[in-house]
Amino acid sequence: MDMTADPSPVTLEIVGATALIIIDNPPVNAASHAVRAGLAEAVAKAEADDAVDVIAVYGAGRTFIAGADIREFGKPSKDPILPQVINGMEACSKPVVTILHGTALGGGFEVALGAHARVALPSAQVGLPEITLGIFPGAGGTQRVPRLIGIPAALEMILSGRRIGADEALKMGLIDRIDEGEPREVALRVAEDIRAGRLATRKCSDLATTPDDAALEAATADIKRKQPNLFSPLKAVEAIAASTGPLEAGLKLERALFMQCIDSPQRAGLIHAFFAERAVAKIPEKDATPREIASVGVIGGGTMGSGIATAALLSGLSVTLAERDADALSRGRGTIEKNLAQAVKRGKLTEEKREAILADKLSTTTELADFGGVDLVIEAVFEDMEVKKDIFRQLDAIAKPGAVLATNTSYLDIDEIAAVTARPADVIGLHFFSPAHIMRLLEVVVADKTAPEVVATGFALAKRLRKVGVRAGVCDGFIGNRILSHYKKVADYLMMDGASPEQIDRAVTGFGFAMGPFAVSDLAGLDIGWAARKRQAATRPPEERYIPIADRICENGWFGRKTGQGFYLYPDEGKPTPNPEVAKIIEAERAKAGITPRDFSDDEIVSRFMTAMIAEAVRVLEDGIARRPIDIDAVYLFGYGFPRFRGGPMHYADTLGAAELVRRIETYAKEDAHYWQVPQMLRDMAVSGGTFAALNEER
Ligand code: 3H9
Repeated sequence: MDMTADPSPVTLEIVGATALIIIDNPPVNAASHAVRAGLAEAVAKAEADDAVDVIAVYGAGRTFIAGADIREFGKPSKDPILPQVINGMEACSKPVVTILHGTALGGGFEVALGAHARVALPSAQVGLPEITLGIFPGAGGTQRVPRLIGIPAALEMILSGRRIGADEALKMGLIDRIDEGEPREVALRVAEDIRAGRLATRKCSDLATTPDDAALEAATADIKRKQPNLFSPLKAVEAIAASTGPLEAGLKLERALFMQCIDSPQRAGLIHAFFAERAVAKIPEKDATPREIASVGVIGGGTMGSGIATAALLSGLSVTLAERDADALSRGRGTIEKNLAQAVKRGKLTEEKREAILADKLSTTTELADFGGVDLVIEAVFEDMEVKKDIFRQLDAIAKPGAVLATNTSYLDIDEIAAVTARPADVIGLHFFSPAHIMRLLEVVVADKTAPEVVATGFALAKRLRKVGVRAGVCDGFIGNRILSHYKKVADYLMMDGASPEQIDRAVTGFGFAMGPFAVSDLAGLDIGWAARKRQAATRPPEERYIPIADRICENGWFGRKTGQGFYLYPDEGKPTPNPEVAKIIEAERAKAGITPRDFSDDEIVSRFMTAMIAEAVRVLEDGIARRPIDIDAVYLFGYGFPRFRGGPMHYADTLGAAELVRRIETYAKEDAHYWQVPQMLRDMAVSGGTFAALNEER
């Protein structure tokens, strides 16, 4: 190896007649340029060494190669590219075997496919998750996998991107053997077996793929129906289809289509989302030691409290649920039981485990005094400041020293809640999203006096619950709901000025959101927004435009899905349909306000909707409620159904550019200068040419 440069992450060691090639590129042995170059060189050297008759490749540390180095995507590619390295390895005149442990994913598994045999440790997982990153396997995976396991199984594996355990991989024919031990000892043993003819070797490229046009057509139709917005799945199918022809032509097509995916904005968005999930854990308090949490007290057995209790139980914590009377308690317990039964159905939990949780881990009480021993209390009662203060006063008297006292409030001032206790350093916001045992977002809301180790405890809890914890500051609505309450207004303005609720929802889902704003309101319950608007009436600035349509709907007792009608009608069977009564209300309110409805294109709707969202998001940044743009992206990706392939509102904002956003806001401001204001940060960026991505780097 070249000793003048950094030491290579790939070492070649000769043990007897076996060449061991060891890849050591922590943390996940990604196939960076140095790994590719080192691997190619090591294989060539071993092939040229007359003393060597078998070559075994394995990874140092916790895993085999977990994929291409996705940080290199979008930069000019440097030779040798991974397909070259793998083709070279497959062409090697001596048998090459890979020993797989940890997660042999993406380009890592493709390296294994270029070898002449694959042996896995029992705990290993293999897979081709590229589709989740806006690309598809681009180092021979689309050509070698169908040759190995057939087109239908290859389609399923590549289009789902799922991880496959060693047992299943063996059954599918993806690997040749499972062996126990350390990768190095397995490598030496397997080399011996190859030498002795006890393990056969072959090249995937020598196999032929059986044509299956029906499977390809079915997969194409399925993608068009279920993922019409995604770019890379159809490209994957096209590449897989080519595996019935000569390998070289297939690889050439694969590369061309792969590069189209690499160049697509969806690749950038999806990889940003991948990093966002990890970046949010990098908090200023990351060196503080979290407090031990084994038992949790949840106050409130409504949908939220029961969901939180379910999430805690699913992660192995003991939970005590408190409600004010036996009836409410039994309803709460019933919801938890139902949630756990659903988890069994979804394969997240075994029936025995469910029974054990209910028998040993869940207790209920009507006395807060029973919370004296718990490590963490999460309050999830309804949103009333006085009620919450009263609970925190009681908790202050009851909880043991060092217990973390958390509120699940969605918008109330946590500093004010903390101030009623003698221990504000222990008070924090843990804002879950409904259904709390399913939604991945957890806003960890840091109040003025919250201690660093309490923040660290919030993040440790998020990790334990397998949630994405995002650090937020205190303000009305924190990160997510503050932005939501702003852009919901623009949806109302569009409705008042001429678009129908269903057109707005369609435009927004066409952009890629899981649901449109009116369908979301119906699901959440229109009474919730109604109550909030009544509460805000006193402080609403007189220059703010107010749209009374939702109030009129609520006055009829129509609260959305739970009452069978809201913006939509919800028949017992079949799909929701637009509510014709709502159309009449809209017409009447427009007439009352003297508004002549005008046409909005779907693009115009999306433009206003997204610009409003981004403008408020920038203000959230300016106020320091979110630390970095990427924190806002994570909130929207994991809590608000934001289209993952667009990376989050701030990543999307960069694709438009600050100057364009300022131009849009100034145009809309001609109609409503109060609502449409250019945040100073955005104006500065437009002048300097700055980006949100650059802010992520700095902070
Ligand atoms: C591909 O292979 C394309 C080819 O088909 C064709 C090429 C021509 N690159 O997740 P963790 C970082 S596409 C760079 O917290 P875990 C990660 O950001 C790739 N960095 O650990 C984090 O950094 P930090 C196909 C990567 O134990 C650190 O490693 N492969 C990569 O929970 C630890 O990660 C995939 O899609 C990477 N590929 O999970 C696999 N992967 O500490 C993607 C991780 O600074 N990776 N990092 O925050 C994963 O799914 C998980 O990381 C893995 C480990 C399961 C491996």
